[in-house]
Amino acid sequence: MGSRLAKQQKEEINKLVTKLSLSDEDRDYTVDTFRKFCRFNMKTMSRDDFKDFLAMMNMTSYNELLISAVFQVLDTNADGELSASEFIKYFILLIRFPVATKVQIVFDIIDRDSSGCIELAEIRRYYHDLATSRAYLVGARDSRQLTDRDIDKLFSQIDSDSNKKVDAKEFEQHARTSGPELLQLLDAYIED
Ligand SMILES: [Ca+2]
Ligand SMILES: [Ca+2]
Repeated sequence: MGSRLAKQQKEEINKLVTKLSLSDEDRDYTVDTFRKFCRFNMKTMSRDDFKDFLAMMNMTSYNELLISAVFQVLDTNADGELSASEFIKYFILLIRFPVATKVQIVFDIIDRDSSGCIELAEIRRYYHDLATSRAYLVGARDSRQLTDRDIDKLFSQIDSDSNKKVDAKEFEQHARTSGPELLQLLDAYIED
């Protein structure tokens, strides 16, 4: 690994650790898991690496379509690879971790351009990518295709001050009052 890249990756991880207030143990555990699955180039995770990771997590219901959809949703800088922080966010969603942290993570993932707000196009994209591919593997109960109108309605529910942007506060409020549906699209593990 080139030292410049190593440095860049370290900074990215440190930023995430600070933002999510991860303990040293959490940091080491998640970074170690990331490194373990970076088989091809040792610094980013390819789709194949990611597939191996899902198998390790026993996520056997994931078909190729859903694997691609989740990978694309997580690859927020769209470079075709998962960086350490892109991967770690998802890993945290799957393991035992405070729900508040998971809400923060999903907000960040949906806010793809890191503007600090979720715009309508971002939530449409998130829903389309995940709900559409999911329809192929779940039963009829959940396979209803969401229309743009449904998503727009959801957006205005979350956007409580109606300024056409969802900020972190509105998003948290929605998750608290309406349940973790948006988190579950990424299979976030929620304790009872
Ligand atoms: Ca990426
Ligand atoms: Ca945004």
